[in-house]
Amino acid sequence: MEVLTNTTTLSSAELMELEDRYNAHNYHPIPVVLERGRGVHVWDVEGKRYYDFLSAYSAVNQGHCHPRIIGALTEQAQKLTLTSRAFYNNLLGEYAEFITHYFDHDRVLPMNTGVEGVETAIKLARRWAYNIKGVADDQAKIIFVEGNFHGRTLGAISASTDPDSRKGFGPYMPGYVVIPYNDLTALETALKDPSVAGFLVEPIQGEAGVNVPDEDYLPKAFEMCRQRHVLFIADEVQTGIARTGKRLCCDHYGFKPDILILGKALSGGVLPVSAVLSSDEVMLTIKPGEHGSTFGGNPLACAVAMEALKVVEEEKLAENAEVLGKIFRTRMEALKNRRPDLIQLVRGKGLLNAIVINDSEESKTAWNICLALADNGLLAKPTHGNIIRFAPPLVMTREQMEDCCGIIERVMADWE
Ligand code: IF1
Repeated sequence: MEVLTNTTTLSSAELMELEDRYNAHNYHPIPVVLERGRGVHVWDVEGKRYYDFLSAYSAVNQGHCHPRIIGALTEQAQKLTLTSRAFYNNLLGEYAEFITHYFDHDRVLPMNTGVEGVETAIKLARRWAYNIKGVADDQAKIIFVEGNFHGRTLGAISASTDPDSRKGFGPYMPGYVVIPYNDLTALETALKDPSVAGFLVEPIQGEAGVNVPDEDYLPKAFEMCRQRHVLFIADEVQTGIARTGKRLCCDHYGFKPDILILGKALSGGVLPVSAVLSSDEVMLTIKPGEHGSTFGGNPLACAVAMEALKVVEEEKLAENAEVLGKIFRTRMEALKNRRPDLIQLVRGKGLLNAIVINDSEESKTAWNICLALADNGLLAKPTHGNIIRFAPPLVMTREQMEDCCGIIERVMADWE
């Protein structure tokens, strides 16, 4: 058993105070101060070990500090970390070939954060609409769905229907149409507008509380977009890279999105790496000097991302997520039947799951349950009000999953 020596001298309380004093108050974290991570576990500064059931919002699908990914990081970090795109580097071509074959697209545009991927996809769709579809300049529309979460930039929150993400940051981006989620009639109506460039959607809505649409929603939406010459843009920043039990969430529904947005676990949570993948027709509408970023496609990110994707394949993380997700939902459904007063719903796909607590949005029940879970060595956090998301690293073993279900059952079975 590895004994972890704590290097930090300050206590959790002192460190929380320090952050509270000098950091912006743009989050309200669960009161745990983490210092180490390995695999499915994290340790706080007092050395207490937890199962991580958030995975940094699905960024550490491969587990914390995966040795192969850390190895790729440290090896490349000794050679070359950043050239900018003013010059070529020896890894971007290899990475571009690797990732486009991995996800079966013609080309990749490398960025850093998930929201930069979303912004890039919106720019590509608009440019494609003007150059290929023939939409009048500055008239292109993008369709979004209610309950979306695509990031925190003004371009992303302009689509948001969540007051916490949106209010007090206006004015907002024009050319956005927001329709009800999981509603094909609403999409059909919105697609009648010939100036629509794209339909941007999360295959499963993560932040909204792991909303899984009807089985036919996504494939029919894809077909409707095709018929209307509109790009189907999949935001798989959270659902991608094996999280839902397949390489991509769209793979469950048998279609390939016209534009694919990836982030988070693309680097195994080691540094920000995102990517937009699409066809030659879409991608080549952007000419040299018309889009980019300082760190986009840097050799360190390329080395890390290739290793992170190889780990997903070679360790069969999608298959593992599929199997363990079924175990989790079966156990939680049984818990719901024991406590229908407390648990309203269990839902998810693969290892992206949520429990909806039978209480008001404003109640503190979900929060207090997460505090109790933390006391029992399992970290999770509510999304909206009364919904607790459960998303462990995909490297979890069956035995660990059974152990974690036991923790959740013990905390919730007798919850008063
Ligand atoms: C926060 C939420 C999750 C995403 C999807 C794009 C992005 C995200 C589907 C942007 C990012 C993160 C952001 C983080 C918390 C987390 C989150 F709660 F905010 F909504 F996961 F559900 N598309 N999600 O989920 O990627 O720019 O952050 O790399 O902002 O609080 P990013």
